[in-house]
Amino acid sequence: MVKHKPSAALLAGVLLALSSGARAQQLFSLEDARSDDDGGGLLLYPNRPDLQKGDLDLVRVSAEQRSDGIWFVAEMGQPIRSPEGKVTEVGLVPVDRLARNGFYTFNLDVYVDQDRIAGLGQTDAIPGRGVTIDRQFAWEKCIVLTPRPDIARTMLQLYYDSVFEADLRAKQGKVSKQELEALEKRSEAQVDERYFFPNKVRVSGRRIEFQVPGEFLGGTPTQSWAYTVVVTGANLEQASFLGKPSPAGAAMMTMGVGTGIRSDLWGIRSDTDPGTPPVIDLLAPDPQTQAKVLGDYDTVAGRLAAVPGVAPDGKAALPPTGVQLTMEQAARLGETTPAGTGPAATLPSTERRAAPARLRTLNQLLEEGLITQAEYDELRRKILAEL
Ligand SMILES: [Ca+2]
Ligand SMILES: [Ca+2]
Repeated sequence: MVKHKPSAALLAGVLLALSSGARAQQLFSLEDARSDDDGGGLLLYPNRPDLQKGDLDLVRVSAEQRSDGIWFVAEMGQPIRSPEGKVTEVGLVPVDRLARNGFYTFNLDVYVDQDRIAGLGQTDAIPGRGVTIDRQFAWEKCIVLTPRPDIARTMLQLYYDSVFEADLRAKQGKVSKQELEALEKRSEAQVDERYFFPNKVRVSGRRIEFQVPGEFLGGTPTQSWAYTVVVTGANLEQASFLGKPSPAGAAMMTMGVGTGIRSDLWGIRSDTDPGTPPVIDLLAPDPQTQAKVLGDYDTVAGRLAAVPGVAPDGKAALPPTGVQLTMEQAARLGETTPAGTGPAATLPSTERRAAPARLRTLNQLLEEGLITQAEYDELRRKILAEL
């Protein structure tokens, strides 16, 4: 027998693989069915050349620990569309001025359940997504990959301002200026603690990678956390819906649903229920789950479709009665909102809200070129009108 000496090139290759293996450690990888980018079988792609079947088909979600931090990776069914060279329909603004991270057609939310205790955590999805998260996967952290992260973050803060304000007003019949300012601080803190809007994003073919700080997650993603992943179409020109989710789900730049084939909405047939959630794809544990989940809602009772997550270790959540809860967990369990009644299901009041800090944020967004002058004017007018 002749023993082959490994060539220098092969050795170099092995060493490279080893060293890059040391640099990037896969934390988990989850696959979704292909060609199921049709909601629960009910949504049709709009009639426009830059949104075609397969574009928003989620195929895989994974995360890696790299030398420069934690990176999540989503793989789609088709190459991700670049905003370069596109202009908005209204005002003909270059799309890559608004969407600066190399993509513009979709939002991808990752809701992370870290404790895996049923009902412990949040069940509300981002407003406008038209779904909730299954309470077996109640989440602690939410990553919102969206083409306009800064304006989305502001929208979410304004949304929570109005939710908190409506709560307080309902409780005591009036809200003082000081209370409004305190509310604003509270919603800002809540958004910071629970939500992350990636701004370090790389697009390459069908893959999109986004960095998520370990400090935000409070640790490194593990096989025992569960991940609920929801894909929606992005409507970049929705800033005028700021903080006001409409019943059609037009909020947080989520593309809505409408009868027939349209250019800016997911289409449904005339015999399809108009309450169909605007979710085009989700990470499902098996091919049957998606249609079942997205069809299970009740618009009269206000019950939204509850999307489950997937745990890489395949384990089910523990019932809160079966585990020793920490004081912090016991306190959180008490404040968890039942599915369908959380902020996502509530339409906030459009009454007076704290304005100065929000106006400052708006000015900043305009200065940085993250919103257009027209959007700025519209938003400013709205905020001032509500004083
Ligand atoms: Ca899919
Ligand atoms: Ca949880």
